[in-house]
Amino acid sequence: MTADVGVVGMAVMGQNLALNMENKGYTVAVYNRTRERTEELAEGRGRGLRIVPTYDLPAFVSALSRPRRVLSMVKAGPGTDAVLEELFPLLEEGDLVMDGGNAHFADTERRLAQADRRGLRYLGVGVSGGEYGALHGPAIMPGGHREGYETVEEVLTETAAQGPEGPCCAYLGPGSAGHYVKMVHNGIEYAIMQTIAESYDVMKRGLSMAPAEMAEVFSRWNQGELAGYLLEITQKILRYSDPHTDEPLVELVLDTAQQKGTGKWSTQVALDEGAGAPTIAAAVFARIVSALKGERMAASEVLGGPAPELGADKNQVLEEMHGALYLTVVSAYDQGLRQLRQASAERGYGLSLSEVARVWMDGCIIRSRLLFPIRKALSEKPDLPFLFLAAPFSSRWREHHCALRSTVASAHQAGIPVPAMSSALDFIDGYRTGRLPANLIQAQRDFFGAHTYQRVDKDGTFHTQWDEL
Ligand code: NBP
Repeated sequence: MTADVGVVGMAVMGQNLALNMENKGYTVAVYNRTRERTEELAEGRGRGLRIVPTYDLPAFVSALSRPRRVLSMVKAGPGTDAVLEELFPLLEEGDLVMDGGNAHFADTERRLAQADRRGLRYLGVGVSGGEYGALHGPAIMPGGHREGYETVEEVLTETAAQGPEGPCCAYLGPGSAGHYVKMVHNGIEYAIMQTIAESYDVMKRGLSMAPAEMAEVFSRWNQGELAGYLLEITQKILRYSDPHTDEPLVELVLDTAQQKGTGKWSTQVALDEGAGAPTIAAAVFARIVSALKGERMAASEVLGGPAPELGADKNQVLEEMHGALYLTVVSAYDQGLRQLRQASAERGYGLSLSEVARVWMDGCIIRSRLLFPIRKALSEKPDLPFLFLAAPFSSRWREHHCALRSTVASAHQAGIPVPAMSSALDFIDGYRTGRLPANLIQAQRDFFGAHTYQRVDKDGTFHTQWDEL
């Protein structure tokens, strides 16, 4: 049997994507470094399907129709390099390699150049949706050689989630555009998760709510404008009882969040490129603080603070928290899109941000109803610099900014950290302030380092001996 497409890497993502493609009518050759994983698929879920198991890369390549189309779904970093090093020499000019792992975009640029030298086509493909999405339809974010995309467009768009405005897959741009967009997607994911976790913390410690009651609130919020995958899973998590103890399982989970690196990369790159992404950064730092469990436990015995009760009307706090969550989540999308806009200009990706919003509408972790008005705003004004300047977000800001202030202030008064919410508020307040105190910073820089400054009343560059007077 000649295969239409091949998948290397038979861990959970590779297996599920192979099965998903097979389900769309394609014959799929599969290969994994460790034989057992390939056997597991071929003799398990893949039995009787158009799955062609192979046990070395030359056999894998021979099983493919030409031009060959190969998707690598192996661990990002050295694992992917090891596979590509072995795979590239086996391929011929015009064949296509797609890396569906969470590669750093700089690695994608390097591999693309290697592929170019061999006359191969290469795509860096962001895939989001976890193992469920891989099987039932993920969001797919390809970037790289456009001609390569054209040879695989049908396979990818059929494999992707079928969203409300078309398949959640689109060619995003040249070079590392796909992996860059996926990196920022994950940054936004970090920020939304952190904001929801802060709401949970305020409900739990500030309002003494039980998980089942919180689940009701999140469930209600998930019926409205904020509806999305991360709210949906939150209310499910809060309802889940541990079969061994009958306790809400979430309360038995250790409070140290892990990170695989994409949120961190997103923040590092935002800093390198001077893009404003403070809420995404706050979410990364919050995970870092969470990892200091031992130190936190010790400090909790020593450093006092206020009792974490909010002592206010519960319904009012919840209503305000909903407004605060809304504005913070929109701010997280805005910061990610802002970073993409800047990267697109600097790196020549030519991204269409409304198309990015469309691809994120289904299949991925940050899918949410908010992406409808976000896409609309970006379609109507592709160079929109700030989401809150467009409908409906400008009126939502007017409606909810007091709620965000009040939520942040009450949480701070009660000693409950809300870094995502407060960073979003500070960012928006900074952005909407015509004159910031950076004039004093300029003066300080000029004072100690003769860095010079500009004036508001005349053109030119100035330096002053500030301590002469
Ligand atoms: P993992 O990220 O755990 O990677 C395991 C796979 O990489 C196995 O097939 C393993 O082969 C292979 N591999 C490694 Br490790 N080193 C290798 C090497 N030197 N040579 C050849 N193969 C090697 O699997 P995953 O969670 O399925 O994710 C696959 C990719 O998809 C990753 O890049 C991940 O970042 C990305 N991704 C994952 C998710 C998710 O929700 N899990 C979502 C989106 C994207 P072996 O069996 O021989 O050890």
